[in-house]
Amino acid sequence: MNNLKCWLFLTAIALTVAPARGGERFYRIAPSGVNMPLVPATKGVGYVLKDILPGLQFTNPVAVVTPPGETNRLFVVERVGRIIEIADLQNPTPNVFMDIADRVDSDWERKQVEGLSSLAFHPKFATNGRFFVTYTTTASSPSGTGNHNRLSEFRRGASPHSSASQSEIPMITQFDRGDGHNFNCLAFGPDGYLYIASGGEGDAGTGDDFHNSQKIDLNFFGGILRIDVDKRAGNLRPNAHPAIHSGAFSVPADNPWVGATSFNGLAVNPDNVRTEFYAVGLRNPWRFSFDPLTQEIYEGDAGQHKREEINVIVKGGNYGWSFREGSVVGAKGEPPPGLDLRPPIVEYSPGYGQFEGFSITVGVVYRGQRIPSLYGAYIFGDYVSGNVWSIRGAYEDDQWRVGRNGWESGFTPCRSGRDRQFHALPNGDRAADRSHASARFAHD
Ligand SMILES: [Ca+2]
Ligand SMILES: [Ca+2]
Ligand SMILES: [Ca+2]
Repeated sequence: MNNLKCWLFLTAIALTVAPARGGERFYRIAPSGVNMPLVPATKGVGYVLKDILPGLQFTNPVAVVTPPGETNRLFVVERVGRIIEIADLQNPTPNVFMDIADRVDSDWERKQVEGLSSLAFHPKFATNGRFFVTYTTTASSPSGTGNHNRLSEFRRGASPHSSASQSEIPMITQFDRGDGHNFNCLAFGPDGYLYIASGGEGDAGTGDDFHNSQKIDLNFFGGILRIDVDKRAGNLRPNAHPAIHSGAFSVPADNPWVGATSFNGLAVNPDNVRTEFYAVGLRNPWRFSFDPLTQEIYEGDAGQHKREEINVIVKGGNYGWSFREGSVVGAKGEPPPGLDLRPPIVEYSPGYGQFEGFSITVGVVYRGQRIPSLYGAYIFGDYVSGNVWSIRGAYEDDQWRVGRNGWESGFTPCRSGRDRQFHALPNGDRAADRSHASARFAHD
């Protein structure tokens, strides 16, 4: 358990009917405005997980990514600072694509949350070799010396199966006083811009300990950022901030708070606004993804003590933290009247029951062909309770309606989540379909 070796199980979900788990207290919370059945659906329950890369072993894998347009190659991000390439899914052999463990702070025993956290390939990676990562590192900046969150660009090496670790171009290096809740996740949107999910710095104590939430003129914590790594004509220079590496990117001119003079009813200086924000009010968005069909952004926000939640992210949206934790009052207390805080589309409460958990880990909208019964379903899990669920929804009549086909809890994990198993899901590219719908990681 403590040797921190993990096994990667890229899995098939076979339509094998398994008996539903019984006897557990039903304790799911249905937020207002969301139409969910009070009794979980039985349709579709009973998927099982199947190892499709038998024998392959990874160390603390946290993400699986496929380059745009490719169908036969996976990259596994290891938290310690390595990216492992599986160049041929038909003959899977691990290859170290990049190793930057020398600069990644990944003290798992002490923090359990730091390290290399994400990878995104440029939409034109096939021709320009550019890719982007986030990680935690020890550094000095004008804000302080110690732990920093970093967003960097790298380039593929001379071989298509390696990268140039010395090609690093730091883009943002932000001083960080709290464990976890870092630059968590990267993905390019259909608009070609790079989206970055950023946690609130850390709040192991009272919640929002560093008072970063509900501010757009302070730092880069606690929301979704959107930047232009190609510096297109017409886009903007970032406002000055100690964390920004000059000239590394530009800000899309239509980002929601460009030129803002007020936020939450209070005046802000537009020169101090972090115009990189695309959405705010998130506590710890560990993962998000785009529905490959609709391009909607599904984000999972890990809650503190009360709720875990899923949000559909829209430009300029405020998702409530820390006034709200899910649909209930959050660490900061009730908000002043008049704020437009968006509720989650789904939330659940703490516990080990069938509809409970402690740390949401999203998730993809399945648009593959192998499992027609899951087409269009959003698949996500909980890091602690070990449940893996799917939901379906649609936005109609100004409301999210979830659950017409049920909240399915049939992805029975092989073991309890109490052993800190970890689930992850490939990112919706065709390679994910080839390797079936789901991936599962578990400590041995
Ligand atoms: Ca942190
Ligand atoms: Ca939690
Ligand atoms: Ca929220």
